[in-house]
Amino acid sequence: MLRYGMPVIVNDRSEIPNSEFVHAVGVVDGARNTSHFYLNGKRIHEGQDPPAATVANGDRGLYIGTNPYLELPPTVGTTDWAGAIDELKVWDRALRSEEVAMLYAEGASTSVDRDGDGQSDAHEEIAGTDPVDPSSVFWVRLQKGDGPWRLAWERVNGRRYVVERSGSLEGGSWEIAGETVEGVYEVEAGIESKRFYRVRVMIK
Ligand SMILES: [Ca+2]
Ligand SMILES: [Ca+2]
Repeated sequence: MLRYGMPVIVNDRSEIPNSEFVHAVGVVDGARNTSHFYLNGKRIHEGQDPPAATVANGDRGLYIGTNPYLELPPTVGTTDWAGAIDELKVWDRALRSEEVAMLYAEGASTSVDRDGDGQSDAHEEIAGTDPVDPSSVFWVRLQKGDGPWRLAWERVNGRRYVVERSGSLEGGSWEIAGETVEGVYEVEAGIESKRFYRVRVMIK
């Protein structure tokens, strides 16, 4: 069982977004007397608190997501983490920053967006766009020529596109309007009220 000898606290006040997983890593380096905190692969805190930080066999348990040694007044709340914890890992050595960045890139590829075009590397892989070229991105345009309104996008070989529509954007109100392997979809005529569309890219 993991134990720690003296309290090692790695704090940071960054805001954690609701309803999405973040990749958080705390590193305590006893040899260098440092502690680091990483969020989504980036080091956001570096400190020496306490200066003689050590993680060793001790008489207190190691806790993740709560601190039973800190008693808060009921009006303040609890130290329990209000959220889910997934894929917890513990190392017996201090990870280097490159290793933390690599772990994040490997495990959380749906949030890695190397070219900063707003679509993750993982989503670009599905869409067939280039994850290191910001000008290559899946983007649906609404066009009006002589004929009916149409949705248009750059098609990619090996992909099919499922067009869905909704009258209200309410949860679960999407229905499939059509499917194509081309880069265009003609919107049906005669819509009297609002209509929303979205296009799902599927690997054939
Ligand atoms: Ca991207
Ligand atoms: Ca891209």
